[in-house]
Amino acid sequence: MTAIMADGTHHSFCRICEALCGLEVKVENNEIVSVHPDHEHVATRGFSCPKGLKQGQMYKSPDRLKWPMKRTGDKWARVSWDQALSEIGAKVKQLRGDHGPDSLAMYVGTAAGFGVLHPVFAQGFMTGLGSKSMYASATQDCSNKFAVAREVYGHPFTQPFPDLDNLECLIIVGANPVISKWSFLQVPNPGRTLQEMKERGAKVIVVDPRRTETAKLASQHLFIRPNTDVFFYLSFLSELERQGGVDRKKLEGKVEGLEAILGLARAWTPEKTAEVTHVPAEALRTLVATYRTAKGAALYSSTGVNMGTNGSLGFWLQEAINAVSGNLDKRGGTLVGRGVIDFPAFGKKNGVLVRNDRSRIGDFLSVNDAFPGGVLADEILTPGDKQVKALFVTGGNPLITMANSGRLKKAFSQLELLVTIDLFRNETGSLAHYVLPATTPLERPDLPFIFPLMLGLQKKPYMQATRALLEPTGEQRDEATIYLQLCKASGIGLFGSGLAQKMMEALLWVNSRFFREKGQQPSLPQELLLSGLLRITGQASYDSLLEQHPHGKLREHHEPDDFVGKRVLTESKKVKLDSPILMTQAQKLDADYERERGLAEEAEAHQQARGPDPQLVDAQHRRVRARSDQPLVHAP
Ligand SMILES: Nc1nc2c(c(=O)[nH]1)N[C@H]1C(S)=C(S)[C@@H](COP(=O)(O)OP(=O)(O)OC[C@H]3O[C@@H](n4cnc5c(=O)[nH]c(N)nc54)[C@H](O)[C@@H]3O)O[C@H]1N2
Ligand SMILES: Nc1nc2c(c(=O)[nH]1)N[C@H]1C(S)=C(S)[C@@H](COP(=O)(O)OP(=O)(O)OC[C@H]3O[C@@H](n4cnc5c(=O)[nH]c(N)nc54)[C@H](O)[C@@H]3O)O[C@H]1N2
Ligand code: SF4
Ligand SMILES: [Mo]
Repeated sequence: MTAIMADGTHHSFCRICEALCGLEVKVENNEIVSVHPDHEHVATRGFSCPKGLKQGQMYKSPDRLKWPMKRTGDKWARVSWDQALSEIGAKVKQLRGDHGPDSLAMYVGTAAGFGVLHPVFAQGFMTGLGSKSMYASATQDCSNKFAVAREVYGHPFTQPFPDLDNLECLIIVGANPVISKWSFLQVPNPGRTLQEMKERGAKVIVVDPRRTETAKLASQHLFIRPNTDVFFYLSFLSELERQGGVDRKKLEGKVEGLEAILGLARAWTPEKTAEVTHVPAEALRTLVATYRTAKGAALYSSTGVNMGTNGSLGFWLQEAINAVSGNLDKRGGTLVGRGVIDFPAFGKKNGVLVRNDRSRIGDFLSVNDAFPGGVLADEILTPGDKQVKALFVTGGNPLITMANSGRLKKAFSQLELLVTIDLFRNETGSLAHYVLPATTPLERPDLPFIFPLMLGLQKKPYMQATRALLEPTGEQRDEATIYLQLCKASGIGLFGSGLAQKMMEALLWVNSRFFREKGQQPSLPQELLLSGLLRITGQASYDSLLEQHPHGKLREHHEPDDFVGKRVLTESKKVKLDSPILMTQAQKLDADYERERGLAEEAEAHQQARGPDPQLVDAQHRRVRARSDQPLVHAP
């Protein structure tokens, strides 16, 4: 195989965020000449953002890692792959022998999520080691959704999403999709999508402490005091019942625990919760009425709720509201998509992502087989059995993205082995013993990442394949190959299987020897592996996707009435609204309410002592004047 792609214009897709925008990339002499949005893309409709269009500049940066680097003291030196792999492997063997497999930990960052092979091979390495010490950036932003889905629907990967094409009312809580481009759902051009929803008469209501870009575009914005969403949801549910919005007939035999959760919410009247949320009771009642009377409605939330103190309880109540109002699994409500396989059923059957491990520190239950990043520093710093001694960081930067960098720095500096696999030597990498250079997305073939592929989280389902468009200009290797080689160097088999390891090594050898030019880095035949995945799941072949569907191939629409009573994986096969874990956790809400009330009063007193902020008052007046169509419902 000569240069990965001939000069010319190629169709691919961006792998920086969940929007996965289709791109048209012009390549000459193994360099990106230009990147444009793909206007013919079947789903992303010619949308893209500056990050995607300028990504070539980032990959060309002089700071880009070109070869493995090793730190001794505060000196960094270039080393060969052979040296890096054999030294890391030797250290892994020693630590695993001396302290057991759980002393070897991994942190999986956001970048790992945007390729298909990267997370699979990283997990294969950890399973091969026999280590359960997994951490992930998901604990910063979305573990609550996975933990709750497991309780309510039976598997963490069951994630209902709003049917944006058909709903009449969408309530967005703690998300700013116009900027973030949406999460837990691939929405092409979120700003335009919201605008179109409004144009066809749907109400879009944003609940956020800040007048965000999304709030500005919405039909209405309700300010909420930060960290009080759980109380907002509680009175939403209680008010929904009071207004006769619980569809008992539809729910019969389909959900369990209905009375328990309604009973829990009943005491939380809109007047009571307004004291902490600052969402006026009347505004909440009107909101519930809008939601209740719409032909299809959905509550959607994201990091603003997820990252709060009660992210799990908040999301649980949200899912309960969407269910008891009859909106779950309904056209215009929320849908449960299908990926290329029924991953939740597969996972449930094979024990994937449903382990019940407990962290050594704090006794926290794992979510998606990973522990909360918040205990990682203590797992490293606290002596004893299973103390973490080594950490692999794959496509992440936990030193600065997790809370308490100071303590993390102390912990990471104490590790006997810290390895990062990244495009750059980032802040975490600056403390590492070895940094290993990875290929960029455009240097790898790929399919749309795990969410669309396995969970079907796409507004408009489609499949697409891309070639690697560029050949690495240094010694960068793709992550699948790196993890396979780390397995070999550590004397273990991928996923604990000697056979899988030998087969992959044979593929690596054949591909590197016969299909790559002299001087190119060894690489697994990634396209072949991805093709295998397509074949097993009965999809169009990789080649036909590349040749006949360069702008993506549409898959079947998501259908309503396709989940409840059919694919729910709880023991009873019903949507479980009274999970004991969540019901028990809800007992702390009274205390949390009192604390929030105290904080709100304190802030009020502080504000009164200081007098009104002239700048704020002026800004509010200007906003009200400028947006007379959109009355300020409540000032924060
Ligand atoms: N202060 C603060 N903290 C936050 C957040 C915040 O907004 N503010 N957001 C939170 C959220 S939502 C999240 S998800 C986490 C994210 O937390 P992390 O995942 O720990 O951090 P990122 O900065 O996304 O790290 C991505 C890393 O992957 C590298 N990278 C990019 N592409 C590739 C690739 O193809 N291969 C490899 N191997 N590496 C690649 C990048 O160079 C970068 O170093 O942070 C959380 N923490
Ligand atoms: N441009 C850009 N896009 C990105 C990323 C990026 O770094 N840059 N990161 C990507 C990642 S990793 C993620 S996870 C997604 C996240 O995407 P979103 O979940 O949409 O996250 P944000 O855009 O941060 O929006 C969170 C909103 O919550 C509000 N908020 C804060 N606290 C509270 C609260 O207590 N209650 C309520 N109701 N609201 C609150 C904030 O004001 C903010 O408007 O974005 C992705 N997209
Ligand atoms: S919105 Fe996301 S996927 Fe689209 S071009 Fe920008 S970074 Fe890439
Ligand atoms: Mo995130």
